[in-house]
Amino acid sequence: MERTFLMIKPDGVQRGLIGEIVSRFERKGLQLSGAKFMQITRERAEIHYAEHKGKSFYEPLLEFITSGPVFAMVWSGDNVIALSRALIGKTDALDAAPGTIRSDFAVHTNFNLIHGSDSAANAEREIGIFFGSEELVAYEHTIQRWV
Ligand code: RTP
Ligand code: MG
Repeated sequence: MERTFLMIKPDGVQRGLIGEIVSRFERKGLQLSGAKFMQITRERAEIHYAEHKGKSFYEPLLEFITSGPVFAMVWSGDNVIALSRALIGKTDALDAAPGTIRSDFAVHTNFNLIHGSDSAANAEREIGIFFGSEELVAYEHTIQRWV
């Protein structure tokens, strides 16, 4: 089974969309392995977004992601990385397919509600940035028999 790191960004929290977004992953049949409501420090944001350092949107992105609390999560399941990215939709809300989170709720690329890891290597790296192993829960998920 694969793991991914998902994070509802400050806009999703402020707009009251935590429940709506979490429920989409639950209904898909994915398994929640960990979650926490937290304020990201500038230092943690720099590590998380290191690959974007130097890009035009890097500074505004750091400012945005540290502007208020986020809801950080680890989800597990077969192909959870690709499936999550599919539920989230393309980066720019204009390109996101109807029915995706970003198409349904986002207007602007800079405020696109949720982060999802884009590869297995990045998922493991990002989980390590935000969670200690003692914060993740392994358990039998009965729905996995059906999906
Ligand atoms: P994320 O990492 O947040 O899941 O989003 P993503 O993979 O779809 O997009 P990525 O290329 O990793 O970019 C990270 C975040 O930076 C902001 N961004 N702004 N103005 C721009 O051209 C631009 N490009 C990226 C977005 O908030 C994006 O989610
Ligand atoms: Mg990304």
